[in-house]
Amino acid sequence: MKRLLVVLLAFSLLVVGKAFAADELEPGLNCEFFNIGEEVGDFPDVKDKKATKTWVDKTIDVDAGDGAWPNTDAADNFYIRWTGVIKMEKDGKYKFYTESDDGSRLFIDGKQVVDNGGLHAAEEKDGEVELKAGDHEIKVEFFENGGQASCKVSWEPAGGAKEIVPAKVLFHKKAAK
Ligand SMILES: [Ca+2]
Ligand SMILES: [Ca+2]
Repeated sequence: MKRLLVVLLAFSLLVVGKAFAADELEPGLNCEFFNIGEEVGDFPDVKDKKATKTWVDKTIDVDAGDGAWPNTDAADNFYIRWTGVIKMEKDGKYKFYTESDDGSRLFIDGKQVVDNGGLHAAEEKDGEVELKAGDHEIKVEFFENGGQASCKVSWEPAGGAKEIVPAKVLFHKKAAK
């Protein structure tokens, strides 16, 4: 009997814990901005670096031109990482696009879907992925070396039209207070 109670308690904690975790999602993607301060020719290794600044973006749809990136005073030599959860309404094939100056790449559930790396002017690349309905991890990386800077992330859901990935499907885990 005691053992059954322990099992029941553990099970209910698990269920409550899961429901709680789901409640902790907030709108928008977590954005980590790294001011690299020198030439950035490829995705930099920021493993041991702390983000210069962080904020939340509802969508990824920025054209900064020659000016400073929004929320910063940096026009060149930086790297940005967006992370969070993307909620799929139904099973199907999803096509993702990144259009960026300079390089960018997009991962879903840790798997690279779009490879748009390298130094270049605004250029669009795409990739397709088969996904189940529900929550999936999304990560977008972007770096700017010099000149103009932009980064836009779009999708084309099965049977839908191409559009900027809308705010209503993008979330991030609430930071622990
Ligand atoms: Ca620039
Ligand atoms: Ca550039």
